[in-house]
Amino acid sequence: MAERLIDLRSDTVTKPSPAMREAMAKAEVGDDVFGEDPTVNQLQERVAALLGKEAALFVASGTMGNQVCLKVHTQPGDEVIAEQGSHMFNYETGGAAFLSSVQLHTVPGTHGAMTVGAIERAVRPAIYYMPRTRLICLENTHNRAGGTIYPITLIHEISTFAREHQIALHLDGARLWNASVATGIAPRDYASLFDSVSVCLSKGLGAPVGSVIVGSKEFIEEARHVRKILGGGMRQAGILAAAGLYALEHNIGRLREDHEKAAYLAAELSTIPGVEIDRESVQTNIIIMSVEKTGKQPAELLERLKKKGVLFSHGNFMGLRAVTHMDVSMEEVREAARAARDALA
Ligand code: TLP
Repeated sequence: MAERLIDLRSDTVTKPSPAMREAMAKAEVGDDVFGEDPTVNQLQERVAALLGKEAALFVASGTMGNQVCLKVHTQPGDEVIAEQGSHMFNYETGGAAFLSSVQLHTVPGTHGAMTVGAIERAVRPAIYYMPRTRLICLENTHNRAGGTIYPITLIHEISTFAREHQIALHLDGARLWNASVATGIAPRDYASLFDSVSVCLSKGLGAPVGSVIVGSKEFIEEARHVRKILGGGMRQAGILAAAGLYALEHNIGRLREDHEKAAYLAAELSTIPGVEIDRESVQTNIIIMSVEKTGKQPAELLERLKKKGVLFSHGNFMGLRAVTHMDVSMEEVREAARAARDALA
C-alpha cells in the first residue's frame, strides 16, 4: 500500500490551506439568523455582485442551494425540467419529491446540454389535467457528463424560450467558476440568463463548507424563509463565510491548472487498454471513463487503484471518475497516471 493516497475522487476533498484557516480564525462574526454576521453579509454582497444579481444567500451545501431554489420556484404538483444526468435528478436523494412535492421531467442532453427543441417538447400544454411546467434547471459545468460546459448560445436560446413561456430558469452552477475560467465568459454573463443560480465554494475553490444562491431581492427573501425551515439558519457562520471570501479572492484563476491536469490525465488514461474516454467531454477538471472493456467491475478496479495509492470514484454506469483539484499537484497527477496504468491494464 502506498504511503499517501492521491485522492482524485472529487474536488470536494480539498482541505483549507493555512492562509484560508487564518482568514477563518480572524473573521468578524455575529448571529446570522438576525442578519448580523458581517462576514456572511460581505460574502453575500460579494457573490451577488460577481453574479450581477440583487441579492444572495449563504447556504450549507450545493444540494441545499438547489433544493431551496426549487422550493421557492414551485408549488406541489408542478413539473420541473432537468437533464437526465443532472445532479438534481441523480444525487440529491429525491429531494425534489421529498421537499417540494414536484416531479422532475427528465430530458436527455448531449454532453449534459439539452437543446431548446428538446425542452420545448417536454413543456406541458396548459390543460387542467396536466402538471404545470414551472421551472427548467440547467447544470454548468455538468458533472456526470464529465465537467462539460453548457454552450452559451444554447443557454441564450433556452433563456429566451423560458421567458417567453413564463417558466423560471435555474442554474446549478456548483462549478460555474470552472466554466467561466475555461471559456472566459464572466460569471455574471452566465447568471444574467437565469432567475436563480447556485454556486459552490467547497468544490474547486477549496473552502471547507458552503454554497451561495443568488436571485432577485424578493426571491432571496423567500429563500431565507425556506432555508430556516430546512434547519439551515446558521449563527456565527462568518467563520465559514471567511473561507468562502478567501476562496473567491485567491482560488478562481488557478482552476486553469486543474483543467490542465485533467487534460493530461485524460490523455494518459485513454491509452490504457480497455479504458475509454470521450475526449471531447474533458473540458474542465472532471474525467469520466468507461471501463467496461477491461472486463472488470468498477468496484474491483477502484480497489486495485487504491492499492497503488490512487483514489478514483464511481462515474456513471460502468464507469469511473477522476477529478483534479488544488490539493493534487501536476507531479502527483503524473504519478496517478503511472499507477493507473498498472492497476487498470
Ligand atoms: N457533487 C459531488 C457528488 O455529490 C457527486 C461531487 O463529488 O461531484 N451540483 C453539482 C453539479 C454537484 O456536482 C454537486 C456535488 C452538487 C450540486 C451538490 O453539492 P453538495 O455536495 O455541496 O451538496
